[in-house]
Amino acid sequence: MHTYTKKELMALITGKLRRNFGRDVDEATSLHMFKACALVLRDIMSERQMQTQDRTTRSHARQVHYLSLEFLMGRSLMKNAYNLGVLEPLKEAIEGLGFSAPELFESEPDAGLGNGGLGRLAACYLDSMTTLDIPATGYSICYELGIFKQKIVDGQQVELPDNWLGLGDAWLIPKMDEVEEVRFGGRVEDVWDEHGHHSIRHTGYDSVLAVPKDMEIAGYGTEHGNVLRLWDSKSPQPVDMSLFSRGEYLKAVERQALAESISKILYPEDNHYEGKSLRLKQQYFFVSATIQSIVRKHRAEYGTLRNFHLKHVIQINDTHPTLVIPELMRILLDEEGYGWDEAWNIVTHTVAYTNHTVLAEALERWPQQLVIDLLPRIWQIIVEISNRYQAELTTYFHGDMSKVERMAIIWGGDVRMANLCICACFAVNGVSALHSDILKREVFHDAYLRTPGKFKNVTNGIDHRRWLSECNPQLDALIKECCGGDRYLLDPDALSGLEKYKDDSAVLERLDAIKQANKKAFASYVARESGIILNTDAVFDVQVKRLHEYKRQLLNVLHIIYEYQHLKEDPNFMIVPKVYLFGAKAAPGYYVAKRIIHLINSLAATINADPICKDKLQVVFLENYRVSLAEKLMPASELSEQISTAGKEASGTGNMKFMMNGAVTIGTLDGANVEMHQVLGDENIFLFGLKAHEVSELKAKGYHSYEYYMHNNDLRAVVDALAQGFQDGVSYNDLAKRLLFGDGCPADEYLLLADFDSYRNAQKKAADTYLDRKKWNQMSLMNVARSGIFAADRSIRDYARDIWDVPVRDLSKL
Ligand code: 4GP
Repeated sequence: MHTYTKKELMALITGKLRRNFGRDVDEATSLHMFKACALVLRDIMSERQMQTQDRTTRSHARQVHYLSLEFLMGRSLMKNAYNLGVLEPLKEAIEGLGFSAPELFESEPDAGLGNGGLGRLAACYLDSMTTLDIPATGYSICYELGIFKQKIVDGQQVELPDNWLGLGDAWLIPKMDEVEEVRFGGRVEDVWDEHGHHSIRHTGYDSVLAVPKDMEIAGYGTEHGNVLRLWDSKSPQPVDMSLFSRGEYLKAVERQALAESISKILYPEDNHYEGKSLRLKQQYFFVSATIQSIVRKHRAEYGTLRNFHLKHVIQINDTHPTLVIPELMRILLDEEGYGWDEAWNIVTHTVAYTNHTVLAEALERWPQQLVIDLLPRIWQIIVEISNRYQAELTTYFHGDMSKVERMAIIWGGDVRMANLCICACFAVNGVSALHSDILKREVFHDAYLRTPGKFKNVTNGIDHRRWLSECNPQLDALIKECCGGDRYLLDPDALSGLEKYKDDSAVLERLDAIKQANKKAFASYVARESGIILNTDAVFDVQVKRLHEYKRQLLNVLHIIYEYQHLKEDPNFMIVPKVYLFGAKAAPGYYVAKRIIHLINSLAATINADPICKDKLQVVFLENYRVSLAEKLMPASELSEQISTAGKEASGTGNMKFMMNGAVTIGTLDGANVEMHQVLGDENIFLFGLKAHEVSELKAKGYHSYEYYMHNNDLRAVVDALAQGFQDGVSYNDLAKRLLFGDGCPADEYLLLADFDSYRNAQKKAADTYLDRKKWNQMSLMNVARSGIFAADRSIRDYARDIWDVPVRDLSKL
C-alpha cells in the first residue's frame, strides 16, 4: 500500500492551494489550508474507490446498500488521515507549512447529519464495512442544515442553525452526470395499447432532481474504498422566466425553493416519528433516487434485473427508508414489465430491516391521504401488497382478526411502515439480545409466530479505531504495548490481552495516570470554552446522550438533589468528591425534555455557588453535545450513566464508548448493558433497578409512584425540593407533578421512583469502590479488556454472515 511522506504531502497541499484557491502558502488562511488538506485526502480516497469499483464490477460481487436518513459522521480530516495511514506525515506537513495541526483539525465542523444513536451507528458501520473490504454504499440526504447547534441561554436550550457545508463540502464530489429525477403528485392511469399490453401513465406530476454528492470513505489498513452518497434536491427549472419577465420575481423562484426545501434540514427528533408531509417527501426523494441509481448501474452491468436480488442487498436503517419496497416494485412492474410474483420475489429477497426502538411514539404511520396525494402510484402498490398480505394472514391465523389487525399494513386510514417492512423483508433484526427478544416476544410477536426464521439479532458496535485509538492516544499506546502492537486495530478481540495485567500494579497505575491526564486535558478544554473550572480530583460521573424521559436524566438529577440535601446537613456526607457532567440535546418540540435541561442548569447554578459544595459536588451541563465533544469526553470519563428504564433502550452505543475508554458503568439491565454485564460479571459493573420483565409485571399489577413517595422520607424530600425549585426561583412543580400524578400520561411513566433506592445504593457502592484505587483501576482495565465484542467490526461480520451473505476480509493472516 502506498503511503505518503511529509514531503509528498506538502507538495500535494501546496499544489491544491495554488490550483484550487490561487494562493501560495504564505497567503493561505487556515480555511484554505483545511480545504486543501481535505482535497488531497479526497483525491487519494477517490482513486482507491474507483479501483474498488472496478474490482467489484469485474468480480460481479454482491453489494451492500445501507439506506439511512441519518449518518452522524462528525469530523473527517483526522479520521481519513488515520485510516489512510498518513496521520503523522499529514500533521508534519501541516506544521511544515506553518500551520498548527491540532488547530486545523479542531476547525472542522462536525457533519451532523443525524440525531443520535441510529445515525452514529450508520457512520460507524460505514467505517467497518470499508475496513472489512465489503463493497458497500451508504445513501442519505445532503442536508444543508444538520442537527441544530445548542446554546444555553438563561439555563435553557436555544437552537441555532448548523450550516456545515461551508467547509464540510470539501469532502463531497458532485456527480452531475448521475442525477436522478423523482416525481411527486399527479395522476396515474392504466393504459392498454392495441395489442392489449397494459402500462401505467403518470401525468401532471412535479419533478425534483436528485443530485448525488459523494463522500469518500476510507477503510483502515486496506486499499478498499466505499462511498456515502448524499442526495441534494434541485428544481429542474431554475427560474420560471415567463413569471420573471412579468416582474413576479418571488413566484418565479417559488418552485425552485419548494424543490430545494426537501434537502434543506434534518428533522431533529430522536426516537420519535414526525408526521409532516415534508418528511415523507424526504423519505421518498432519497429512496427513489437511490434505487434508480442502483438499478441503472445494475442494468448497465447485467442487462437484466432478473438477478437483482443475487447481486444486491438493501439494509434499511429503521423504517424511514421503507418506501424503497414499493419503489423497487414500481420499477420492476412499470419499467421492466415484470409480473407481480416475479417482482415480489426479487424485492423480498433484496431488502432487510433493522429496528432501533420499541417506543410507540417512534412507530411510523403515514396518513393514507398524504400518500395518495403525494405518491399516487406508490399508494396503489402498497394497497396491492397490503391486500395480498391481509388475505394470507386471515388464512394463516384462521380468521383471528385481532392478529390480522395488529399486523395489517393499511389500517384505520394509516400506512404502517414497520408492518410493511416485516411483510416484505427477508430479515428483521433488533440491535441487542434483549431488544431482539422483546421484538419477538412483544412488539412483533404475531409476525414472529408466522415467520420465526426472519427474526435475527445483531448487537450494535462502535468504530473502536475512532472511539479508542484515535481519541485516546495514551490508552492506545498502552494497549499496543500490552496486546501485541497494532493488532487490536483490526482484531478487537486482542484487547483481551490486557487482562493478564489485572494484578500488575505498574500497568494499573499507568491506567490511572492516563485517566488523570485525560481528565486534565478535558478540564482545560472546558475552561477555554466556557470558563468553568472542573474539579479534576473528583470522580467524573457522566451522562451524555439525547434528552429523553426514558433515558432518565431526571433520575440522575433526583439523586444529585438527594446528595446535596444530605451534604447540607452533614459536611462529611460526600466521601468521594463528584463532578456530574451532562450533555444532551432535546428535540425542539419536546417540552418536558427542555424543562429537564433547564432543571439541570438551575440545580447546577445552585450547587456550584454553594460554598458547602466546594471541592465536593459540582454539576455541569456541557453545551452542544456532539460527536467531536464526545471524542474529548469519553477518554476522561470514569463513571458511565446508562440508567434507562429496563426494556426501553434498544441497545445504546454510548455505553460501549465509555467501556472501551475504561469508564465503569452504573446501569440497568437494559439494551446492550445486558451483554456488557455478561462479559464483565457482577464485579465489574454497578447494576441496579428493575429488570425488563419486572417493569412489565409492575405496570401490569398497577404502579403507584405516590406510594414510593409517601414511604420514603429521602425521596419525598427530593421530590418536594424539585417542586420548590432552586436559587433562580424557577419552580419545577410541573416535573414533580408528572412524577406523582402524571399529566396526560401515567404518573412516573418511566419508574424513576421505583428505581430510586436501588440507584442510590449503586451510587454508594460506586463511590466506596472509587476509594479503593486498585480495585477501581482493575475494574477499569477489565472494562477495556472485555470491550472487543462491542467493536463495529464484529457487528458487521455478524450482518455479513447472518443477513447479507457477503464475504469479508480474512484476518487470519494478520
Ligand atoms: C437508537 C436507540 O435508542 C439506541 O438504543 C440504539 O443504540 C441506537 O438507535 C442504534 O441502534 N434509536 C434512535 C431512533 O436513535 O431514532 O430511534
